[in-house]
Amino acid sequence: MGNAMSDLFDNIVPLDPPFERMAEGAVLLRGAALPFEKDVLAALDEITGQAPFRHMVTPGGFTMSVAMTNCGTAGWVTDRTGYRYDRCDPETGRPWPAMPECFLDLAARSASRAGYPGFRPDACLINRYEPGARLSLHQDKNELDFTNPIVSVSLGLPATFQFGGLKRNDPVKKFPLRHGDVAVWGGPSRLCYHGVLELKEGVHEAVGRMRINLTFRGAL
Ligand code: MD3
Ligand code: FE
Repeated sequence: MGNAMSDLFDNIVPLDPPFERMAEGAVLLRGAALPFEKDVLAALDEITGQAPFRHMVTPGGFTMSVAMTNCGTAGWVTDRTGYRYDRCDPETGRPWPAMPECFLDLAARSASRAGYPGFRPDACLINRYEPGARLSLHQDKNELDFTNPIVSVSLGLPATFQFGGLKRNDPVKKFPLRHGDVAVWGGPSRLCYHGVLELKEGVHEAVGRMRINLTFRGAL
């Protein structure tokens, strides 16, 4: 939940434009990943060569339309037995690829600019949306320590992000997320419901016919 001081200052400390506050504790840093674009895309190719994207199965038996992989000390996985963080890729039995320096750098700098200094993620979940893929409303609560924020980086085709409240039926706000946008979710927004609407058809000049989202987490 953050501490009393940061909760208090959340609403007061000004942000440099073009940065926006989406909710208490949630900051949208438009274009903040653009200076890292080349390095991040090269690192992604390296990671997905070692740990390819795959469509995981939910505990309820549904195959996800979003394809996923991970890098870092731990990776988020789902199968018929449940959701968890695992140090190894269940497809290969090997540890996930290491978190590249440029990922750590982008995540830590973004968190810091959003008011969460000292964030050092140990997990990065990498989501790939092809046209038609979507992620239904959910909370991220498999991480051990909710005082860490989550940093999310959008690459490729634009998507509509849905952001609700602490209860599934709370009203949702919609935000367009575009190539290079970074969002940081901490404090009172850390456990809010969120999701991504069905990706529209299109081709991005640098990324192709897909959207990639990186989410940096303190999982362990
Ligand atoms: C708000 N990913 O991987 S990123 C996920 O675009 C996930 O692929 C979406 O939700 C995507 O779990 C959304 C934005 C995001 C990530 C985590 C959050 C927003 C969040 C955690 C709490 C509140
Ligand atoms: Fe999520």
